[in-house]
This record gives sequence, structure tokens and C-alpha cells, in this order.
Amino acid sequence: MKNIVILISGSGSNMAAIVQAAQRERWAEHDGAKVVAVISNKADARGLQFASAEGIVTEVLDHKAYPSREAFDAALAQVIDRYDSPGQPVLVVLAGFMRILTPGFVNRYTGRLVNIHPSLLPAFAGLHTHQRAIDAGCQVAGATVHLVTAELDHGPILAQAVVPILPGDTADSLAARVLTQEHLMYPRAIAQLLRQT
Ligand code: NHR
Ligand code: GAR
Repeated sequence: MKNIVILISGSGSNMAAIVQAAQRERWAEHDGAKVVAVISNKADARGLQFASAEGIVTEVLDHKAYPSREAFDAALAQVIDRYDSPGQPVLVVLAGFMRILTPGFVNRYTGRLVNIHPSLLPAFAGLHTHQRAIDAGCQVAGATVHLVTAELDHGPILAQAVVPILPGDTADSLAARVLTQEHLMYPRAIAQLLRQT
């Protein structure tokens, strides 16, 4: 079985979209793949309740409880590696995960660590992407699925979705329009990645 571990920090709607696609499209049967654990760096992440209700193992690792980024990432890797084996490397999916990961962590999971970023990369790497796209006068915005490398939001692009920026848009209204597309794109991109590996 190809184990999928999803890392979240908040509402986890992308995580839920992936879990639901896996059920609907029978990834276990057709791709031998399964979401086995959801890990959050925040105890109050709403997505944890959804995952538990689906019978998925949940784990909280509070980054504030660790003395350094390296220590947090080492603890994270230790949990993830419970689901890893030489023949069946675990796929690590960042879904609204808000902690920058150290090179040591990223290099451990090269080629099997993916993120969804709420902009059309390479435009607007980093935070506050929707407000920055509005302020720049962009007519379109969107989201990007990419492999994670040590350089933030710079890994190889796997998929992108575009939405219009409309007159009167706020960061919130634009974020909602982008998020709808994320929910369609991210499960598809992961399914494609599963079929390649
Ligand atoms: N780590 C690496 N090494 N490379 C990437 O491409 C990563 C990553 C970790 C997370 C997601 C990313 C996004 O899609 C991601 C990509 C958090 C921050 C950030 O500044 C930036 C980008 C992303 C995630 N985090 C602050 C920090 O100090 C904390 C911010 C907060 O807690 O609100 O880690 O946008
Ligand atoms: C999504 O829009 C995702 O692209 C973005 O946060 C939202 C998380 O929503 N990710 C980042 O900003 C990463 N820094 P979700 O928790 O409901 O999936």
C-alpha cells in the first residue's frame, strides 16, 4: 500500500477533498494508495475532527514545544516514517501547512513531498498571496501544486489552476474562488503522482 500522510495547520479543506476523492475514486483498490495519517502543528486545527471522523489516525505536533526548527522537523519525520518502508515510500502532502521546513526534512522526502500554494507560481511565493495579487492589479490569480524543495515555493510545478480577479474582490472573496479550484486540482494532481510512482 502507498501510504499518504497529510500535514495541515488549519481548516483542512484540501485534506478533506483528498480524502473524499480517495474514497470516491477507490484509490486503495485502483492505486493501492491510502491516506493513513493527518498531522497538524496546531491542536485546534478543524481538519483534525474531520480526519478522526473518517477513521484516519491524527497526530498533533506543536512546533512551539520544540527548541528549534530542526528539532520540530526531526520529530515530524519520526512520525511520518512510521508509514514509510523501502519498497513503499510514503507520500507527504502539505495542505495548508504553515511551517517552513528545513533542508534536512525536505531532502529526506525528495520527489514525494508536495504542496499546494495559493498563487500562480513563480508569482507571489510566500504569504498573503491574494492581497498581493489584487494590489499588483493582476487580472487572474490561482493556485499551484508543486514538489517541495528547500527553496520556499520554488519546486517543480505539477499543476496550476487559474481564476479571474473580479472588480471589488477582497483577499477573502478571491481566496474562496481559488480554494474551490484547489479542491478539484489537488486530488487530481496527487492521483497522477501516485500513478507515476
Ligand atoms: N518548506 C520548504 N522548505 N519549501 C517549501 O516550498 C515549503 C515549505 C513549507 C511549507 C507551504 C508554503 C505555501 O504554500 C510550504 C512550502 C509557510 C510559510 C511561512 O512563512 C511560507 C510558505 C508556506 C508555508 N511560515 C511561517 C514560518 O515561520 C509561519 C507563518 C504562520 O504560522 O502563519 O514558518 O505558502
Ligand atoms: C489553501 O488556500 C492553501 O493553498 C493555502 O492555505 C489554504 C488552506 O486551506 N496554503 C498556504 O497558504 C500555505 N502557506 P485548507 O486548510 O482548508 O486546505
